[in-house]
Amino acid sequence: MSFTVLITGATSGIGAAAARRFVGAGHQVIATGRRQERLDALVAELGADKVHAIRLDMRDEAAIDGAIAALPERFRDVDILLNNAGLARGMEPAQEADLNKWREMIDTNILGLVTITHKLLPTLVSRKGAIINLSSIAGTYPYKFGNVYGGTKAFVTQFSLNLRCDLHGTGVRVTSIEPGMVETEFTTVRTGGDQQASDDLYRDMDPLTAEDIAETIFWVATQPPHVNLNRIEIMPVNQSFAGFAIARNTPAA
Ligand code: NDP
Ligand code: 8X3
Repeated sequence: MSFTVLITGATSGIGAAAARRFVGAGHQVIATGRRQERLDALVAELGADKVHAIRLDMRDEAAIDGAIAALPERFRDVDILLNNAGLARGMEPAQEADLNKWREMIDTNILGLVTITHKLLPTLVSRKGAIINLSSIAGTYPYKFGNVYGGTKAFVTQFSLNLRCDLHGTGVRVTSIEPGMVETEFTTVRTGGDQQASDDLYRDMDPLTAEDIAETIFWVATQPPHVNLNRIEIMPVNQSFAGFAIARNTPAA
């Protein structure tokens, strides 16, 4: 059986790898993102019969409405919504962070995600489809400079679990995928284009790849219809947990 997967943020990293994985297995993909040249390249690579590309900023509700309304007939029956578009911005402590970056993360990772989910829920219910959300370990484990990014991902995890409750009895499946370090454009975006910072972060530690996560997503999506993976936490072997931090000689008041 072949299905239709709408992937937000298919222009790089996990989303692009997922598009390749689904199309490679004979399914069709609606690929979204802001970078038109990347969308064009994906269509050229995977074929216009298999990929319908939509240039879309997840922060623009009217654009989401327009994109859904303009879906060609054969891409209308969305079976799987892969809510992947998202980003971290900034590597500063909260007290030094840029409020605009916080807003950008909230607008993209939370508002964009809930908006497209809300608009596609009637279709997903009618299709007994699936919602697969990209959360993160950053939504569970606090770390320095994770501040609002981690907060947005905690939202995604809890929203996923709450969707499960509301969708009980509809046959719609919901999964929260929670990766640790995956080497994509994530850190260059987070640092405002610092490729060296990205290379340093992933150096000598065998990070997860976008293909690792795409494979997990594909596996989740192709389980028998009675099986729901609620949450999947996945990390590189060489990333684990740090202890608590203790500040000495800093009186509480
Ligand atoms: P990338 O930066 O490689 O990809 C992010 C994707 O999101 C791009 O396709 C980008 O497209 C899209 N995107 C970002 N902002 C917008 C927007 N406003 N409107 C539309 N699309 C947008 O990073 P990853 O592949 O690593 O990230 C994918 C998801 O996985 C994110 O939600 C991220 O938080 C999550 N994640 C990543 C981890 C990692 O370590 N890499 C770990 C855990 C979770 P474009 O710029 O063309 O708009
Ligand atoms: C990103 C995961 O470990 O780079 O969501 O913060 S990590």
